[in-house]
Amino acid sequence: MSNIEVRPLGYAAGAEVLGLDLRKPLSSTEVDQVNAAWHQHLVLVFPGQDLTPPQLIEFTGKLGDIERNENVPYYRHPEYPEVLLVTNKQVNGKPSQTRNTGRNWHADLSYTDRPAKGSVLMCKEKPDVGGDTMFANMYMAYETLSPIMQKFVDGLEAVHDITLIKGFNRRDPAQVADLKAKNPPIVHPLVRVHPDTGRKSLFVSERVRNFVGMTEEESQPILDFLNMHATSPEFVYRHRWNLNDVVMWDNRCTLHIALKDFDQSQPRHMMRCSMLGEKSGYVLPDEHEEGSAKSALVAVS
Ligand SMILES: O=C(O)CCC(=O)C(=O)O
Ligand SMILES: [Fe+2]
Repeated sequence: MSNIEVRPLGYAAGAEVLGLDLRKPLSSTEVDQVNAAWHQHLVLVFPGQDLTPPQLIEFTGKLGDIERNENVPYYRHPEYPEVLLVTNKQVNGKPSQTRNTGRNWHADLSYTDRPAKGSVLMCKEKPDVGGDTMFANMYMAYETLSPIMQKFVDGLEAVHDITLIKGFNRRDPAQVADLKAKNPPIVHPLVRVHPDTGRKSLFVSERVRNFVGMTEEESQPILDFLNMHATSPEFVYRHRWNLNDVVMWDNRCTLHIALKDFDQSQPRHMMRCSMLGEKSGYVLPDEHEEGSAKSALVAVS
């Protein structure tokens, strides 16, 4: 018999889950309860969980297949490639390139053919104040569009481009070249049906360059509108981290952004483990070099 308590933290998303010790393997009943809460609240916060990397992996593995970060094989935990280090602490004596991870609205790994199902992030060290993460509900984003706009976006496909990660081109040039080669621009439907809830959600982000069959000039105003609409304050839950918080979000129906709202001289150190998503999308021919709308037009013709 488990004593899980789920306390909503926000209207759009977010709930705190109490009464679980994530250091111990979850029972199948507990997995079902966590999944039910997750589908309802999209972002779950498990406070006071001081997990080791293997415990974080074990917990994540109960809820999905573990992502091994092969598309972005940098800043992984030296012993556990499943764990990504999101940190502003030095790594191998150099400033960490994950210190600014997640600074624009996104869903994890949308620039791959397996956009992440979920991600689990644990706070190991935090600044005195700030370093918050915001999450936006993409069901609400879709459902609040007018019927005509829904019909329009239902028919669109979006080109997700890794180079639109904020600060991407300031990363080490060898890494930039490697990441571009591993992750050519990829097309995903702009509206997706969640496999577990059956609800439609908007799969937009600030990492979308254009829509298939439309030029960047045509796409950009629509993208600007959709990104602004999707991240309206009333669709957002803002998480203020406590040490040893474990936060799990559903990338299939949320976007998130990591805010630079803290004193950068203070350490912020997080461990992330993601769940592999379903296979999706296709790479546009000749997109590798240009990422141009010209080749997007070729793809639909
Ligand atoms: O550091 C954070 O708060 C989140 C960074 C991020 O986007 C991620 O870990 O997926
Ligand atoms: Fe992220």
